Amino acid sequence: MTETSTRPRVLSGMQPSGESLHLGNYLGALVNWVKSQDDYEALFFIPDMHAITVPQDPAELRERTRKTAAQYIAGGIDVHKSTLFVQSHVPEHAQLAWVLNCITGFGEASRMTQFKDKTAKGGAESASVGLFTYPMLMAADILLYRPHGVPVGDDQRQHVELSRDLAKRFNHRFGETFVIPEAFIPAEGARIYDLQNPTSKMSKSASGPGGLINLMDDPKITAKRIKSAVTDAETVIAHDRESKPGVTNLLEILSTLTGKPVDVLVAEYDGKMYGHLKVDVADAVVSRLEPIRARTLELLADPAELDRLLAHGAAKARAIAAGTLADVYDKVGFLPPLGPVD
Ligand code: ATP
Ligand code: LTN
Repeated sequence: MTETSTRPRVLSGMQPSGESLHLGNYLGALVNWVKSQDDYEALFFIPDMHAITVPQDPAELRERTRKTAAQYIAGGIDVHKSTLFVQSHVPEHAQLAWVLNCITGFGEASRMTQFKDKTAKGGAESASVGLFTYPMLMAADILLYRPHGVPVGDDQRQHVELSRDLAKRFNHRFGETFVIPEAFIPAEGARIYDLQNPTSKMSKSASGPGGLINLMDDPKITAKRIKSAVTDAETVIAHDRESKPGVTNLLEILSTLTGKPVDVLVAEYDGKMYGHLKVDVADAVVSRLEPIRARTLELLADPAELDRLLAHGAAKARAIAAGTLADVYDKVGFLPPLGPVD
């Protein structure tokens, strides 16, 4: 107990919105979460409340929430070291989000790029208000636990920035309450690109499945997708995001998986063909992901045990979250409720 409380804290989460986590989620986020567990008191959660900002099938959401938890564990999250929980099991997230909504400017929220991106096609009229207030719920997720770091991929930078602004604003108006969190963004793997469209980030919501590597895909499909990755009409293996985005993406994936710097890889592939690089990337990805897939399936075979682990995590998380929320409610001037009366 005393051991964990002296370490700085990190917290992060990934939405249970797809059939599986993908290689971008794994290399951009999960690998760093796993590394952080030894040096930090770490909390990892499944933001199911964020998932319903867009329509979800209820039975599917429940399944995906368990599946996401299983992938965290199979990918290396150790439930004995870290706290693993589901967002909706800790009601303080929604409660703090309301208070943060009330100190966020409408203009400030309107400038968040995720809402603009996600409504670019269908228009803001048909989007939910939940999607608009997504960043304030995310700020609540973070600030409740007073973490020092938030390990995420590059695309989450603006959200962490808003959390910092809201923490500073609250502290300034109501007195020191929140720790100002920092985004921990990896130097390598922060942005993995779609294999078919290597100028767009790899994403669950990509236009076609060909560019996506899922942790739960059959290894044969994974290898095939990598071997069919879009490259360019040249033959030289070089790192150049502008003119060779496809080859550059493959080099970065290999570098992150092998730990070899990109320039060392470029030297090793001197005189070799794109096909060689693709075979090596496919082997490296498959050998890393296959045990994770197998372990995920094992964990999913015992949903009662997974639910028990998540209940245990939620109790640990609530013990922290309740303290912060009580402090916030007091500072904003809410009348404390009396205990039971007759
Ligand atoms: P969506 O399809 O809704 O955009 P997503 O696939 O981008 O989803 P998220 O749930 O938004 O995934 O992201 C979970 C975590 O994975 C975040 O920390 C995010 O920064 C990271 N991440 C997502 N995509 C990539 C990527 N292509 N490269 C590196 N990191 C990524
Ligand atoms: N928006 C994040 C998921 C998320 C999150 C968080 C990440 C919700 N709340 C708090 C870190 C901390 C995403 O990855 N899409």
